[in-house]
Amino acid sequence: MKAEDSAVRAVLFDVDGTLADTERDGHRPAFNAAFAELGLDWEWDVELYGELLAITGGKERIRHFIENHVPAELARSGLDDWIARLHKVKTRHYVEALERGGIPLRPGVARLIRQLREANIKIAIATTTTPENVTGLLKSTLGEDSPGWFDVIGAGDIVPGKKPEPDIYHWVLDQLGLAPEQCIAIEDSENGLRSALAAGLDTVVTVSDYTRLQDFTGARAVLSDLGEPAQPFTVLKGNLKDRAWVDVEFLCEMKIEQQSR
Ligand code: XBP
Ligand code: MG
Repeated sequence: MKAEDSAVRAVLFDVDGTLADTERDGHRPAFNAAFAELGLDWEWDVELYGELLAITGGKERIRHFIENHVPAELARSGLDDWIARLHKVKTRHYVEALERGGIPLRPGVARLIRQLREANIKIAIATTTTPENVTGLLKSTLGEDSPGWFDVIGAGDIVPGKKPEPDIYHWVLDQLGLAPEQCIAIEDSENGLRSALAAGLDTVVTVSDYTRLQDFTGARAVLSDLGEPAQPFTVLKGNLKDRAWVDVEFLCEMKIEQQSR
């Protein structure tokens, strides 16, 4: 089949929580390492970090933490620049952890990416995280040349509004030159789902430990993960007949079914 005939022309992947479980044991320790390096006695434990995840974007998350937990710090002169510096230190710690090979891809991710490429279906990234973090994760898991496999990588501060705003998805669709009706998004969080839906994208959610109990109203399907033939997914929401893993056929069928409604 030619790529132009496919019901799905591109799949747009979120990164954190979707490609890999990066938050608890990747970003969180990197924030803590940055705090320690700058002599701050802040410590984001697993539970607090789960609450802070309501705010997407590392710099935005630090500001929210200051406002709500250490408001005296608001008086710091040049606060925005200082947060940006602190966040750069965090990014360095995070990328170093990736280089040590600390964070594997979630089940089915590498397989689906390979199958999409074989089917000439475009692949893209739409994330709020920093660009270096995306390339670091891709290189450490899929190989040095893997960032080049993606037709578009939309990351970080290139758009004004982070998820749940739809800006990053609008930007990626624009770069792809495709309409949302031709694409599918894969997300792990309510903020991510809201962002993708607001951009008009059919969205599959693969939950992570932090997001399992969130509201996924509007998702085409909610799954434990993308699944593998030897490790089927669990369906949390959606009528998926006999499916056990997400592949090209699964995504195209889902799209055709949606279009025929
Ligand atoms: C990811 C985020 C990011 C990461 C940290 O959300 O919110 O802020 O937690 O990355 P999503 P940075 O999965 O919806 O893209 O510190 O680089 O922002
Ligand atoms: Mg996510």
